[in-house]
Amino acid sequence: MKNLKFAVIGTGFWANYQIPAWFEVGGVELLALYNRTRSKADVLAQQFKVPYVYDRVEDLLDRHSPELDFVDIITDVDTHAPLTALAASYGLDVICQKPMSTGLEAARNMLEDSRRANVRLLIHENFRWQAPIRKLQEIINSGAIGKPFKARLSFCSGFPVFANQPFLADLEQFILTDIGSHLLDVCRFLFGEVASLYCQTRRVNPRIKGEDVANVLMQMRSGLSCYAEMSYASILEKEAFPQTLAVVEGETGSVVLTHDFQLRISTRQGTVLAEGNPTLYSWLDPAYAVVHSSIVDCNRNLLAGLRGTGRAETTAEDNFETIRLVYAAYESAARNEVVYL
Ligand code: 89V
Repeated sequence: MKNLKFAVIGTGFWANYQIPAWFEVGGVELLALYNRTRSKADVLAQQFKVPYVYDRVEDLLDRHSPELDFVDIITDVDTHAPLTALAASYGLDVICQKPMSTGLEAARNMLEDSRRANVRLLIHENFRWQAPIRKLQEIINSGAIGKPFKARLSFCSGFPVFANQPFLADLEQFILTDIGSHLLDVCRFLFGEVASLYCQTRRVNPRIKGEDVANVLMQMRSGLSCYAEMSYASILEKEAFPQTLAVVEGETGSVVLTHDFQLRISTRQGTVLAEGNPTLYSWLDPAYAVVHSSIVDCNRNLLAGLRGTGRAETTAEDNFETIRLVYAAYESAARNEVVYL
């Protein structure tokens, strides 16, 4: 099968992991990089032997779009919609980082732009691809705990995330867009669609613009009650960053995803243990291991979708449902009311 040629749009923090993750998957050729500060792209071009570098995305697309199969957009969220529209206007398939966009309207426009241009738009949403989350799903689906009726997913941390991703401190809407888009997607992945939700938010850190705590209680269409809690203001005995912890209770038992990817499955017969360890690639940052490792599995799935050899899970249509939850949560918090989806 021939390699698919692609360009990376944006060479900030995440490109350092997204690019080696592509090479881990294989079957792709990275032809060009764009970054508004060219020197940053030059560094990565040297490191990964990428032949072309641009600081105007139009120049990259004018020159290379005929030979490209897709672009991978890894820029700040406010540029996702315009860059997607631009790449789509050149007839290119697009992979775009989560969160899809700032606001529901922009996400809808992205969907429409890609449909109109007849290109595929896939969202790089990787939390559902984490090894411990896949293991959790496997245990639930095996029937080991019976029919689930209640779940709690937590991403609560005091990690200084703003050091590597400074623009996060300037977002008016922070934790629900940055972490909620991941966590609510995992809830959908594990338990299906949401019927209604209620959310409370607050900001604890005075040096950032947006909320850094959000608690979302969802009634899933299946009837399951699902609580997703997220915080970047949590000073806990054991720092879990960037792990998602979970408790799922079923009619015949429970499963707990605890620190360091350990799972504990309890029934009336007792407790058995399982593991969901991520693959530790040489290029990943150990502080982000479980997230960086999941990029490989996410990319592999998206590439299968682009090639038509498999079903991409996080298409724009699918991810739009997650984004709807994010903005329903803001609406609920603003009105202090339950929102029905
Ligand atoms: O994936 C993300 O959105 C990052 C995290 C630090 C959680 O990996 O913000």
